[in-house]
Amino acid sequence: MTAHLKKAELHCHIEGAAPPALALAQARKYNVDVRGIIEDGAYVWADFSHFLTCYDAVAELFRTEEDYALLAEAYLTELAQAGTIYSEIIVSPDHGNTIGIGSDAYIRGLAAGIEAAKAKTGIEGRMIITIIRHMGPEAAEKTALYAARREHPLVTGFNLAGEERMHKVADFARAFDIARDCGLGITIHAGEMVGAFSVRDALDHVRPSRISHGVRAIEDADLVKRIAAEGVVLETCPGSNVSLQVFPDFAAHPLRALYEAGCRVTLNSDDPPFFHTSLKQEYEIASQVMGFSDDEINGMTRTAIEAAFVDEPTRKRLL
Ligand code: ES4
Ligand code: ZN
Repeated sequence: MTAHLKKAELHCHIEGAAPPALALAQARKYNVDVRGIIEDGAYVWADFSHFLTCYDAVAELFRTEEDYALLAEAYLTELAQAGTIYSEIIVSPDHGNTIGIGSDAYIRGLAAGIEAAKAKTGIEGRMIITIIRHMGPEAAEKTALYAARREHPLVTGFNLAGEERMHKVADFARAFDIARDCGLGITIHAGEMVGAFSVRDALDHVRPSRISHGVRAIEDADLVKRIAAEGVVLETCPGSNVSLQVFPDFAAHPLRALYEAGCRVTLNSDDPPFFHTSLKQEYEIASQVMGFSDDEINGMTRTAIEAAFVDEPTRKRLL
């Protein structure tokens, strides 16, 4: 049982955390037909690219600063009730532009939700601005310049998400340079939908302190050694991986092998209701299905806090 354990997560896309019931309420509010996206109270998608389309459709149900505040508050409050003390949510200012409120209002709304959840439960939250791979390097550099203005203190990190099969990591090196130069923490999606080479590319071109997923590094023993030696932290999301059929089941998931090889690993939910999971469930799977002891799981939580994009006094308080 992991219900009593303290938890932390570094990798959750905020629109992907919207409970289907909340998305349905939003659809009713804005009179949007979501049949084909939400069926029988669950999100419907067939494969990764279809999931990305479905994700964008759900994101478009959140249209005002208040909608985003509600979303962040609802998600973080639920996390806190499961014993979570820290969460980094991945946010995409591009969604703010799509719905017409702009990046600042989008971030302000989410920040209000983070603050409200903290006031109610004590949970600490931060935001990671992500660029979207399939939107291309030019859009990415624009978003990086926006992030580099450091307008909101709760935005502390920078990520690259989206369709891993499009473009090369090197195409986004400039965007990452902009983000790194202004002091944002750096992480990047790699080694999820494509193989170990993408993790190697990410390390070589982006020099991240963390990798979002990174689990397919397991395909290359030298790369696993390098990850362990360099102390790069892996934000693993086993439930997401199994749901997207990156691995057929939890028994085939490489979390245990990466851990045994000395890699620093953490537990994360990714897009929880889309992948029929939650942070609570990821902890439970690590314990009950993958056989990690409470001490080992507490070590992963500690790793998450050590790798969190927070100032040192906050980290000290959380540890
Ligand atoms: C993602 Cl762009 C995006 N949104 C949500 N989840 C993701 N996983 C990978 N890319
Ligand atoms: Zn992700």
